[in-house]
Amino acid sequence: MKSARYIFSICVIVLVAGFFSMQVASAKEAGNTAKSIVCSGVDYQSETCLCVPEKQCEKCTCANCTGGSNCQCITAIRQASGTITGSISIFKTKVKTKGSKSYKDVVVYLEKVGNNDFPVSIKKVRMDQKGLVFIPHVIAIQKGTNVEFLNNDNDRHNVYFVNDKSGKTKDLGTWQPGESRDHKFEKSHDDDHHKIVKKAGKNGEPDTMIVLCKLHLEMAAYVVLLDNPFFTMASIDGETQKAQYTIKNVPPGKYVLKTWHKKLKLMGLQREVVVQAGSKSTIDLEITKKKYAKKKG
Ligand SMILES: [Cu+2]
Repeated sequence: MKSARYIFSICVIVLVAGFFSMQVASAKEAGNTAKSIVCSGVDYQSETCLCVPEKQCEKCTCANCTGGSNCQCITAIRQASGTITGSISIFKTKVKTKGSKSYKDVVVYLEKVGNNDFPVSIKKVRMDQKGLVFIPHVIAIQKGTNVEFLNNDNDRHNVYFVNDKSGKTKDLGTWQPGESRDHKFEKSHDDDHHKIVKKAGKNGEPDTMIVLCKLHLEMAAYVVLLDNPFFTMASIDGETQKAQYTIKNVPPGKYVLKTWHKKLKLMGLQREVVVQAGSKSTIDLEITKKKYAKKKG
């Protein structure tokens, strides 16, 4: 009897030990998967791997990087993440969607994903100057992104920025037709602004640079600076006054979703969203005038 009990105890110990070693192994595997899906060469929203094919991108930390649109890093990122999608409608107002300074652009973004420690895509972002207009009128970028400012006009142009919240300015200079200047919207530069912004009590909105030209005062555009690559730009249709948005390849988790628009605010100012791997979370949004937005809808 005693020996039977002894054998039973041994069996229980072996089973428990086996279970724990399996847990440790699967945790290690999960850790490895999480590590292998971070790739600075991947543009999370356009789903392109910008690493050079045949040769592993220098910045790429994904072990399976093959470059191009069928890159195994992208497949791994897709499998381990979810999608946030939905409609955007406008409450109790209308916006002008035509013309060079229209109100059609809405930026939808996640405020914080993990520690917002995602490498910046090496994809080139451009803002053109043509016919005395900045094109596009609004761009949203991850902090650290390099933007090329082109002059495609027959006239000289200048580019300077005003931080929407702090009022701090930066002049990039004036250049000739056919020329361009690159500007990297640095993280550290914006952290300085955060301090000023916190003081002013205007925190909670993304840093936005108003882009202006000293030679043509009617020219204006916006650069919305975000902390991670999980954002998208939606365009409001003039007739329906509605838009659709999709944020792809979001790691599983619970997040705060926000919007940026030149005039309108998200109803309730923010929304909570839960993302699961391999699934779609549908969150329909309403944007409206500031006075209605604060009342939760
Ligand atoms: Cu100009």
